Amino acid sequence: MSPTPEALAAARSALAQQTIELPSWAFGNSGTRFKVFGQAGVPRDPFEKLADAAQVHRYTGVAPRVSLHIPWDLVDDYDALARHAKDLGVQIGAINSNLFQDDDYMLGSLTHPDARVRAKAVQHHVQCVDVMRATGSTDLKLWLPDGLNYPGQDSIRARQDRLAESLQEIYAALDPEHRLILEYKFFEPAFYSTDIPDWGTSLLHCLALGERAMVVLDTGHHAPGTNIEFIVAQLLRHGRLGAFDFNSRFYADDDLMVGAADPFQLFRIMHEIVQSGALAPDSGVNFMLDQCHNIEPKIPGQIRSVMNVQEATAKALLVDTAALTAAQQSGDVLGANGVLMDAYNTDVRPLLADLRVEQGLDADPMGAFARSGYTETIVAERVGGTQAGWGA
Ligand code: PSV
Ligand code: MN
Repeated sequence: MSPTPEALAAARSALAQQTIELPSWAFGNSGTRFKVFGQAGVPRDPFEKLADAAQVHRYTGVAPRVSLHIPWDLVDDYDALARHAKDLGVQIGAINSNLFQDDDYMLGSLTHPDARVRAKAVQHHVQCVDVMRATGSTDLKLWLPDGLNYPGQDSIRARQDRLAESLQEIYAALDPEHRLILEYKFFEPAFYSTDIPDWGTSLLHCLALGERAMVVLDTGHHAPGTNIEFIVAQLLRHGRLGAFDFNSRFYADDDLMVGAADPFQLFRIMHEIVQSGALAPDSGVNFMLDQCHNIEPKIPGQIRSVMNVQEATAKALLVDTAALTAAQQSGDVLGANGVLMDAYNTDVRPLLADLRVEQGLDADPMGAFARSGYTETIVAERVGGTQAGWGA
């Protein structure tokens, strides 16, 4: 069944308000533990990363914020960086801390048995809060690489106690308008036991911290077969879904373009979002991308990803909720599933093209960016210097 004109109009107005946050690191070089491939024209510093991110916003109209990663995005003057962002028509989003690239953290950071190392890791977050103040960011995002490779290596329970204490110190350093958003990941770099392996552990720590602590759901951080939309529904029910790190995975934390590996999963997630009213700009859910473009060009990779989120959202908005509820209430299993699949199988590209034209954008963001000549310009201009990447 095709959607009614009213349904299309309602979807269009909801889509017009959607925003997606881009990761600064998506524009730098990245790779696997086997090889990082350099690409011509890659940014040399955070200012150039913002310039590239602004291109994604320019052609999609829905990506006005950029997450930073500290220390990858260390600069001397964050006021200047924030002004630069503003001039480009974007703003600084979440500030990501980094607890995974310092020798001191080999046996852990916020959970480390040595109080000196824990204090250093907490202090890093105090530095990140300063960056938030200078840039106007309101989200401090933590992902903890801490964990154990071998049974008996450390006390699982003591590590949770140390983690709770360290998190409390970080939370106390926040300003009232700041949130702490806490990511989880079931494995890697630790292989036996990870200190925040799942949404339940993250949620327990958030509940202990206070109302401004929220869970971050990275779509790449679950075991195969995990029902991610269930987690979304559950966290929304408790008002604790702070943000997504969107990406796609086939096997592990693959960081592929969101909606590439499993567009149906993305639709199911967005369905839970829409049904809970969490798409509204004031819902408190930050829709961020956390991706790396190892073999594909980076700016088009981000544009494609943003469009994939928009398409999944549009389909979720076209679910005939009245028909779905009626089918669910009457126990019509096939009918209910049919309503959902009708929406999923709708070609929403014309709807999104219309919306872009209405907003003064090109109907085809990928084509418009390709024709703009921006890639050729940065390849010609960004010569010399050190290209940004994971370690830079
Ligand atoms: C960890 O795998 C993670 O998802 C965290 O969000 C990090 O900050 C990010 O990746 C770095 O790419
Ligand atoms: Mn992530």
